[in-house]
Amino acid sequence: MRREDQPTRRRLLAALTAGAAVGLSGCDRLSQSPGWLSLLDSAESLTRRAQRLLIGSRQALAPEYGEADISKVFKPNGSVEPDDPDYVAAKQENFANWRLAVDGLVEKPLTLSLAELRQLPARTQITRHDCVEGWSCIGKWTGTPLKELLDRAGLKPNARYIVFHCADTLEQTLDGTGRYYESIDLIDAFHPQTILAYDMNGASLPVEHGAPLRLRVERQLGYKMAKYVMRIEAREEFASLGRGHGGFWEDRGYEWYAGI
Ligand SMILES: Nc1nc2c(c(=O)[nH]1)N[C@H]1C(S)=C(S)[C@@H](COP(=O)(O)O)O[C@H]1N2
Ligand SMILES: [Mo]
Repeated sequence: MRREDQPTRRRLLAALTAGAAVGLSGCDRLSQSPGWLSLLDSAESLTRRAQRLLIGSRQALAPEYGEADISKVFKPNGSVEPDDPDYVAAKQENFANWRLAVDGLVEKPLTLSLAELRQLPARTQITRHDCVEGWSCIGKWTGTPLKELLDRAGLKPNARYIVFHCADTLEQTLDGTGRYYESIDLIDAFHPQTILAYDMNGASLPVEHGAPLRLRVERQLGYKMAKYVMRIEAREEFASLGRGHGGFWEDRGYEWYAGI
């Protein structure tokens, strides 16, 4: 990188360090010069404004709709009836003994039954689901904000990603990487519309849509919305998971960040 190309802030820092090298008195004189101060100030506020814009846009809410907008038929996609033995057994018991695990880089790992999840604060949202294949459907989702779970489990400082491990094997592969999984960063994890939904359109989540629990991460495309979630894991990286790209479809070439 040519020196001229360096971001203003770094150049200012370099100048400041050079100033410090000539001694405290020089540095003092420099920092007292009004021109220098306002220059430093405007660079700082520029960086801050750019950061706020970036983070602000990630925190914006996805549009929400009214009851009348709910699609009469919501297209199921991908796995619709997992035949993995653990899942079949849990379904046969109507998920009475099913437990969600929250573990990994957390202070206090959790296991929660559906009844326990339903006792936690809930959020209902009517949103549009956009599949990368080009179709959209509007549905009403009720569930536990992921934030409620993460606050209770307590993230360790090195946690950077939240991974959702699913019950279904979408592709039979020799290396065993056909299990569906997904991952999101902490901005999406704490987004108010990021919920673990147990109800759809006012009834228990149907099997084809991910019973008993599926992720809704409304600022991203459909494939991020893991169905049949069994385990939520906080991690520092995802390179050592699956084929290393952070999700079943990401491992097959899709973008990790699928923002809409
Ligand atoms: N566990 C799991 N989650 C999944 C899938 C899947 O096959 N398995 N398909 C994804 C895709 S591509 C889409 S579009 C949505 C479909 O959700 P729906 O079946 O409720 O329409 O789920 C996503 N989550
Ligand atoms: Mo999809």
